[in-house]
Amino acid sequence: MARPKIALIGAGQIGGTLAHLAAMKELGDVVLFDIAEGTPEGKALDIAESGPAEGFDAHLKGTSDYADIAGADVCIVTAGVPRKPGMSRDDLLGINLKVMKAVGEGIAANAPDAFVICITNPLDAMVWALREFSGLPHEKVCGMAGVLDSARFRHFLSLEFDVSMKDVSAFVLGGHGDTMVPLTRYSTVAGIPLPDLIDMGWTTKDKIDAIVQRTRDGGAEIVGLLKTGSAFYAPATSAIEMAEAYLKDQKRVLPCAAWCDGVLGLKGLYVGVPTVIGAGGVERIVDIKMTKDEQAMFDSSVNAVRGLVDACKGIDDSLA
Ligand code: A3D
Repeated sequence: MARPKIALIGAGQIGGTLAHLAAMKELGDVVLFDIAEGTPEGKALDIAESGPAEGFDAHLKGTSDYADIAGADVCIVTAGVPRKPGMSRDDLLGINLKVMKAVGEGIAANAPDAFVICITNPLDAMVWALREFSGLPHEKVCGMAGVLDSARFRHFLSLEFDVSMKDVSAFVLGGHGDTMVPLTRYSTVAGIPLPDLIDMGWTTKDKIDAIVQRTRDGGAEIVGLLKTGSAFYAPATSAIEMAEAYLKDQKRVLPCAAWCDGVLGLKGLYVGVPTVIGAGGVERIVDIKMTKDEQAMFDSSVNAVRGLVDACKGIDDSLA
């Protein structure tokens, strides 16, 4: 059987890391696409040359021609510009919307059966626009944000409790960014929810509140340190987890920006929700019940996403 084909649209910081991870995990052959002359070819060759020492079997190709992504099983989209210090994710909207148009059309023409994972910011609006421009089925287009946000939450919690990250699970909902909704009562250490751990004296509510805030600001913390771009190792790892769930039909329960129409009280919007990812793409959305406070936080997050989608419609008439 031929190896799966993984197309990475955008060969920047995240794109290069995605290619390296996909090759090392032998998820399939990799095509790196970018408009920057020489970049995709250079990164593909560099990673391919790590193959003998690493011992992986995967072909890597760099290109600026959409024809080379033909028949891709998975497309992961990072094309666009990242944040610089002082910029919000929303500042990227106008520039990255134009990029989504080109990418959506390129995928529709060459890889219409692919499972598409968008990473480009502002995430929830860009995945919506990418789906509109590509016309692919909604269940085959989703956005990576929740896996990263919950990974950051899990990392900070593991430091607080001095336990393995493997035993910490976290649950985040809503749009990526400042309005993200970490659900503490569904976040656990080995199945024990955070509110119970507070009662047991393992931590305090103030400490958990501070961790929640650090998680919300997790992207900005890295932007502030790097100064020239945004996070790329953990975002790439998170998207690879989603791609692997699809390629291996793992039915993983992962939070991602998925099309919500008739679930969680939503009518036609991409927003971060718990999903089941398998060979059908986003196969199911976990329609959880929220408390009043959680619902209020979720609603404000949903409103922020709606605002960005409306802004997209204002910029590009074909989306209205
Ligand atoms: P960067 O290293 O700048 O890579 C972006 C690449 O896109 C560059 O190589 C560009 O040449 C390329 N590009 C620009 N326009 C096009 C086009 N029309 N077609 C093909 N390629 C193009 O950025 P990065 O890899 O650090 O980040 C990529 C995106 O991911 C940015 O929008 C970030 O804001 C976003 N991001 C999202 C998350 C989430 O959790 C959602 C996390 C981190 C970064």
